[in-house]
Amino acid sequence: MASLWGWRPNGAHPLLSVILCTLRCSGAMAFFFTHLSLLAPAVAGQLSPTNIFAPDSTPARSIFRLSIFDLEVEGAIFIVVFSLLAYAVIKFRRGKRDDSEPPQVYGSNQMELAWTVLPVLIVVVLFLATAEVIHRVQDARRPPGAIDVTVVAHQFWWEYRYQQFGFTTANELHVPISDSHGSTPTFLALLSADVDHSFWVPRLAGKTDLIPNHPNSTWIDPQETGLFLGQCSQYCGTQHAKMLQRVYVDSRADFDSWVRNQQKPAVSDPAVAAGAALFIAKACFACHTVRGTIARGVAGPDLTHLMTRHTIGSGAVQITPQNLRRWIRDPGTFKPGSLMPAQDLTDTELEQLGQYLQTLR
Ligand code: HEC
Ligand SMILES: [Cu+2]
Repeated sequence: MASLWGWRPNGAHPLLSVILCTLRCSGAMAFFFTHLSLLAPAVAGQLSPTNIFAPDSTPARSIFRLSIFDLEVEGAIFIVVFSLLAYAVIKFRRGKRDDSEPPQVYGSNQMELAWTVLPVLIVVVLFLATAEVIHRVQDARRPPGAIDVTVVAHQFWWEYRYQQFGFTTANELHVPISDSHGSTPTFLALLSADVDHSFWVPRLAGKTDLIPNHPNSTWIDPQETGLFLGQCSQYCGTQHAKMLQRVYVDSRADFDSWVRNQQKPAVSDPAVAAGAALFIAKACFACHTVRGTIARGVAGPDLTHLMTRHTIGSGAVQITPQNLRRWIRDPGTFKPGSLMPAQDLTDTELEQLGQYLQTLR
């Protein structure tokens, strides 16, 4: 080696000083990233509700830690390679009157071994770290208090079946908060009614596809109450971009009272009888369920407790009386390509339908 480098300042081998400097730099990088990973959740959570750097549930946190670990390993490799490169470029640049050919090195077993064995070792480490996270997420123990929800993806909305509690809802998922022991996780069985979709709420769990005839699953155990946003992350058709996800993490008491309300059949208010009749007459009932009435359609979202939601059309717009009317007249106003047909309704009919829907709390 000495002849290859041919230079020994102050007795220390130049390769040694490069390695020492590299180790120091990687140490600093590792310090930076580990501290970034501690700081990130606090700061980043405020910045964006879909921030992958602000995990709030065990699966998302495992993935986040793994990605930081990968980044550290790759950062260290970058520093080693870049330092050696910079060293070689500066040290061995062509001198003014230097026409001699540099020493040529062929078939160095040492070097061949080093650049074969080291990368293999690195890949094995990354592989094992990844396999461990996959195992931890997929084979997680299921505590007795776990909540089960079957998620059925449709072009372009989400159906949530709470079989345990005997009701179905749509587009806005409610789950109870888990304490730091993750005692009440929610296990999600993932199905699709039509094409491939993907469940992705970045702060809660990694992406998992919903594939027709191929049940998948994932789980979440959020440790903070609030609203977590997500997005179908598999291109599933025209309105893929407005197939948003809203996960409400409630305190246990709020979750229980939400469940109790969802379990009730729809209120039947005589004041809006005209609208209720139109709901049947205008074929809305063929696609929508309103529990407690003859409306049992399943092609569209369950509307039994529509007004407990905050949005229409899977997060497309806020639910307001005006938006409801505009949606019923023509869903394409907010969501072109939505699979609910526009209806030919008079202003009075629209008003009556709107009034009726607003009683569905
Ligand atoms: C051919 C089936 C079909 C018919 C008929 C139909 N809808 Fe829909 N409806 C859908 C589908 C599908 C969606 C979901 C659209 C989306 O978000 O992409 C939907 C969504 C809705 C929503 C928003 C629900 C939510 O949580 O986002 C409301 C409200 C609604 N429909 C009301 C009505 C009313 C009122 C009628 C009758 C005038 C009607 N629908 C007729 C299929 C239908
Ligand atoms: Cu989708």
